[in-house]
Amino acid sequence: MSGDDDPPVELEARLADQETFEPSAEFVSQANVSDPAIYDEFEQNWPECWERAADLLSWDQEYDTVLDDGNKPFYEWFTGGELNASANCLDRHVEEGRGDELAIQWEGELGDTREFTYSELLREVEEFAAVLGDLGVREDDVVTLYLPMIPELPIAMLACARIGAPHSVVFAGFSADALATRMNAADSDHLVTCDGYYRRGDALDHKEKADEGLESVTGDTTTVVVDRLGDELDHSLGEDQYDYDDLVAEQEGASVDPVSRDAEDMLFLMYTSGTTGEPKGVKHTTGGYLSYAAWTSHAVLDVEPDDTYWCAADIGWITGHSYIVYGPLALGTTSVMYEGTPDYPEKDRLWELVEDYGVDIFYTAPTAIRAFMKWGQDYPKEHDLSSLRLLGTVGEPINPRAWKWYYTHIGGEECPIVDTWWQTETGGMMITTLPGIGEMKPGSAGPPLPGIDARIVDSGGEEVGAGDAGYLTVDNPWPGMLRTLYNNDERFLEEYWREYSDPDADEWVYFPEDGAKIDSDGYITILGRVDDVINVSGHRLGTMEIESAIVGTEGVAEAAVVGGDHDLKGEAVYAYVIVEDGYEGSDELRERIIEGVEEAIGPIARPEEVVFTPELPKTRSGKIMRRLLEDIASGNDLGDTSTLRNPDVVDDIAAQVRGD
Ligand code: 6R9
Repeated sequence: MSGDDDPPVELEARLADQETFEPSAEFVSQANVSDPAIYDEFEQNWPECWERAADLLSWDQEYDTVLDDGNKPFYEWFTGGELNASANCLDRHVEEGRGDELAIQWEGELGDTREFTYSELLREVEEFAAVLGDLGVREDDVVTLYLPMIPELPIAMLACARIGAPHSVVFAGFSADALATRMNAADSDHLVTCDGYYRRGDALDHKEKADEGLESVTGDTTTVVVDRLGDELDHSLGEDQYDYDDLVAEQEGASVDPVSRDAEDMLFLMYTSGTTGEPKGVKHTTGGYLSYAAWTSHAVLDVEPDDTYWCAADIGWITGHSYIVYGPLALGTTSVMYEGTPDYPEKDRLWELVEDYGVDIFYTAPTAIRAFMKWGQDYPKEHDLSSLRLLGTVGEPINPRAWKWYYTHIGGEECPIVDTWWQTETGGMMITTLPGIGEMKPGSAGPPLPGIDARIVDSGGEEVGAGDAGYLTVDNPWPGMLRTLYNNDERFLEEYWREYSDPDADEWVYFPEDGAKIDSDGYITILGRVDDVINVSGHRLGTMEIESAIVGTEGVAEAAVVGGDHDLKGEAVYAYVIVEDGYEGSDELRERIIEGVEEAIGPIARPEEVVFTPELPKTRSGKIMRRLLEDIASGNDLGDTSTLRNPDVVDDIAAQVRGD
């Protein structure tokens, strides 16, 4: 960084003293929600307060009951109601005369662009819905979408929603094995994928990965292949594989009526990592999820139809589902979608897009903000970012320094920042400030949203005092919550409800498996996962999944995987490996281990370091001391290790990680 890049001294000093920030009067005056009374209104009128979320949608059939809690914790929302998600995201805006307004503005990594008005998007969705119907997809069949950030992904999602076929989107960066596991778990016979896509200028072959995955899928699969790269990559279609454009051409101008879905019918499945090796199929419903995505987009992201809103996430994760596709389109706004990475061809790529499209709301992850910070303020400075009015972050805790950098260099000290805590399972945001109400405290997400009953408790379930660390729990249900884990009610109960509920008293408490603390103003600071899940660049990875991939490598006897602090990624994967007799902890084995992990999960799970060790630190009762391994990876003080069964091994491992 040149001296020029450093923030002015007085500004740094002011930021250091000032622990709270207020939204500007200008922001507050135009905010969708600006009256603090909303917190009381929700509390006093719970659960009917959630009608406000449902009112943001158009219902084919009005619901009878807001919340049916007759079979806790299998809560049901807006029961008796019927609606269609694609009709809510498309048809109703066209019917209201807004068909010529832009729904999606897409830009490819190489600068190619495609844009869709609401009428155009509706037409594309109807045509692809007709294709799906022709291929034999029926209501309630799960369709797997293994697509990168190209317009056909939201089109396919909405086409599925239109005919009542739940989609299961598998992140394009996931491996062939991960695709097969998810298709088999969901019993999915239909796949939509593509030939390839661009990453940092290279054409990646995606079809090859999809085909490899299909070899391990049980049952017959019908596959539709989108042609993203034209002649760039040669690919041929196998049996039961069809070209997207050919099929759509046959359905030109097709009209497909949206089916009325019961509010509680499944809208989609999203697989996410948990404590055990098997990914969990999180089930979201049509009425509750969609109203919650729309409500939080309205209240927290302050989305209005005439905004140009950009959530720079990948649709392969829940953030993209709720806040690129369903929330913003339900509210009829213009959503920007970008195919590539933030540093290609240059590190100002995102700021160029903000300027070109006049983006006014921008939502990203702390890992990206830390990278922007490292690259320096000259990149955003080259662009006019004055269109921005609100910033957001999601996915992992944001440190105050990154928060302040974002506030100053991207928001020009004028945009409120919403630090939004939520999960795949919660469907939408749960803990964050409302941008038009009250102050922001860098590093703290804020109070729970109106109607959300979050508490911080100790291991016995008692609320902890201000400033004390504890476990985050949520007492009351909310419309966007997961309904169950697909085909696995037992695991649903076990993972989220057993810890703090009292079934005998019919008292149910949701446990998100995060640690947190609360201050005297009720602001919650998230401390991170308390289960065996690592958060790498805002992506959830299960240590067990990675361990089983490593143990599957020839020459490996045992492995322990933990998350260690990482400047850019937040956390990184550290693997401690015991080599089998007759093998050596060589570079060659290290390479094979890394390849094995990439094959089983994908490059995001790639270990930062593979440390060979003759033993793993264990307690006297034989349990691996993961906490200690985490401290080693993070470079923390190790404290007293003398109670271990094998204390000597700790120094040896620590020396290897430090590189001495
Ligand atoms: C939306 C999403 C969920 C986990 C969650 C927590 C972490 C998310 C956060 C945050 C601190 C925030 N997390 N948002 N931690 N501050 N604002 O990320 O879903 O991929 O399921 O991850 O991410 O640990 O439990 P998902």
